[in-house]
Amino acid sequence: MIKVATIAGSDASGGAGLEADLKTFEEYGIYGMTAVTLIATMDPERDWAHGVYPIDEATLRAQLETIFKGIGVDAAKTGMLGTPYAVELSAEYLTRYSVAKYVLDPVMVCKGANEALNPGLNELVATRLLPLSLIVTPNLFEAGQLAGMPTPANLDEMKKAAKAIHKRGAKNVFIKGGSKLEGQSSAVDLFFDGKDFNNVEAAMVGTRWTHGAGCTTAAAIAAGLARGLDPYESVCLAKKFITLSLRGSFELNRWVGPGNPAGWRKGFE
Ligand code: PXL
Repeated sequence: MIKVATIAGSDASGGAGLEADLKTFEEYGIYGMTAVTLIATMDPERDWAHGVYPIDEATLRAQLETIFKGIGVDAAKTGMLGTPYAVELSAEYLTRYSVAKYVLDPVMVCKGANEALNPGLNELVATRLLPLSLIVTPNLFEAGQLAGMPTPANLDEMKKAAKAIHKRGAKNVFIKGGSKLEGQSSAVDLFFDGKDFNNVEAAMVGTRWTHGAGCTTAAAIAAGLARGLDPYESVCLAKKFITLSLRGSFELNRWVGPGNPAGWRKGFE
């Protein structure tokens, strides 16, 4: 059995975080394991304001021992880490257990919020985890933060950011422009392996229900790597996966709606 671990937050609403990761691993036919870093909640009495409840360090370490020492993984991803010790512990276990197929999703914001939640923590993620990552999967905002430049708005700026992020140690950089990019009629992402740039494109999906899209994409990439695809192949398949997931997206309530990782199986073409 192919085994993948996600070190990530739990999203009580079920659409993002480790819930999205597990659903995605299942669709790829692989076995998923979770080290929970925090629990994210949303308050219906306060316009869906997010609450974040970190899991303490000893409990996180015990989960990592279970997974990495007790079982072993073919690939791993990290999502929302939330605390400096979650970053340090991730680095420690990925290094100690020589996890080569590691996907870093540098989650800095939940959808809608356009400011870094915690600049100091984001910098720690960059210095400790970028050098360990086989692929890093920033959105435009996160790419700007990791590159130390303004948020890229077009493909040229994305290329500049990708180069800067590669210099910081990521072996491959996948910047998700998607529907947010200036002057594009399709959803365009950029893949950079340190030598060549490749646009990864799909038709735009017209939905506002995109909760969990970033988590799902990074989980799909990790699953592809675990199944033996190379980084570029993993990214291309993940792009198809997220496009079909978004075609099957739906409303949960007036604030939020997730993609549907079962999209490619259910034929939301
Ligand atoms: O989509 C970013 C994200 C990641 N991880 C968790 C989340 C969210 C957004 O809500 O709750 C746990």
